[in-house]
Amino acid sequence: MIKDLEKRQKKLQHYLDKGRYQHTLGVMYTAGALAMAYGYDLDKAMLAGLLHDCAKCIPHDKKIELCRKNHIEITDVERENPFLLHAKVGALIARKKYDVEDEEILHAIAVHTTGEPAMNTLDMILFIADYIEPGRDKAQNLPQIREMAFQNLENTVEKILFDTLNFLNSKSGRIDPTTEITYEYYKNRRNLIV
Ligand code: DGI
Ligand code: FE
Ligand code: FE
Repeated sequence: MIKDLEKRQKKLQHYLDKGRYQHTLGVMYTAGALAMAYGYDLDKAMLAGLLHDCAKCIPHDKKIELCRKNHIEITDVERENPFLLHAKVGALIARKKYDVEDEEILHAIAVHTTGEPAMNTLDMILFIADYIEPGRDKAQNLPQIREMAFQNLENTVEKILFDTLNFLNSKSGRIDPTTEITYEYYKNRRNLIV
């Protein structure tokens, strides 16, 4: 498996700029560390981390075209902010160009930007690793969130979504309703725990 990872790593390097590739390696190892902490499959977590942004450097018009050709639905917010499509298109490219057949990995890649309600362990590991990998330095509360990540996945997802929505609300761009719905789910789930 690790050999496959190296092969895919070499290929991916041609399709990402230097900064994005460095980020990708950070996410791969951070996802691996979280997998160790939570008893999740290490190889799967690292592969999801490696490929999560594989569509990040594809031009917007090409991503839209790929969606059209592959019958991937584009929402209004995605049309306005085509960068959001790199998650769904990333899952498509991981399947078609990197021969990933594992549906859990493909799903985690597809939802890594907005999250979605009731994410599974790998979804949460990737979502969190993307936010806390060592190369990240802009988000507020990173030291606190990095510590939380190794204590409770759900609480960490909730905190990341809270901070992300705060950040997005301070800017003019539209927010994907999925991000808001996901935050509401993780906030409200605490009331459901008896
Ligand atoms: O691809 P990365 O930069 O590694 O990370 P990502 O795929 O999580 O994307 C991060 C960016 O996405 C960050 O600037 C916040 C933004 N984002 C997350 N949810 C939404 C969003 N942007 C918009 N416009 N709407 C959202 O709902
Ligand atoms: Fe991304
Ligand atoms: Fe990323």
